[in-house]
Amino acid sequence: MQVFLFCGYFALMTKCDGIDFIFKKQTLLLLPQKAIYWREEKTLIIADVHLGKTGHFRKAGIAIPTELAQKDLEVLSALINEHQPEKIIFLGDLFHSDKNSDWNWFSLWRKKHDKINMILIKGNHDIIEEENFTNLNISVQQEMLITPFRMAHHPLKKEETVKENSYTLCGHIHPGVHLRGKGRDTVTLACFAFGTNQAILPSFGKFTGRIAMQHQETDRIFGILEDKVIAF
Ligand SMILES: [Mn+2]
Repeated sequence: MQVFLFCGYFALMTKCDGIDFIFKKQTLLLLPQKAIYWREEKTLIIADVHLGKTGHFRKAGIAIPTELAQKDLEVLSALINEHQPEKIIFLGDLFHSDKNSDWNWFSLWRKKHDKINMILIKGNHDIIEEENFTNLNISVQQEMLITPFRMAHHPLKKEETVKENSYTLCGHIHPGVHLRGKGRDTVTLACFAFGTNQAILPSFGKFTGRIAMQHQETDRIFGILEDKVIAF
């Protein structure tokens, strides 16, 4: 417990630059911590934290260090400290599976930030009983409209028409952009992918994979290279 708070204190001191992306007449600060800070709404938007995933693997006998889950919470605390959001919207897959020891860290973290309005848009991995979240004063929704954006976990399917005249912000995919250097050098960076009708956020969690996305030429792609966001 003390160790956790101590580490959190150090995390509060780190600062990272992002890119202010003016979009739909709103200012979205795209952060290298793989989050969006929507300035007008004072809202942090975060997809695919997958807390508890480490505990899930540990239960299966795979030695994943416990610090990983706490690291994600430290980064969240640092973001809160820097941007002072009134609201945090988690775009699904906040907690990876059944309750395990990581849930206790999450509960403590939530209580530390009890002034902030927190909303979970339910993802396919969020199988924990909803009342666990509501007991922590986190409301659970299927989707949410805050004009001009619609918050969702799953991306729109191609054939789906635009919903409620809004632009969707979502997760689930864990998008990456593939860079090819000379020779056989390749690297996949996590990215924000802004398409015509929707933007897909990078996965926030440190213990998550990413897949290279097929994207249209019209898409705006922002890759994340360590502490920088790069517009492509
Ligand atoms: Mn998902």
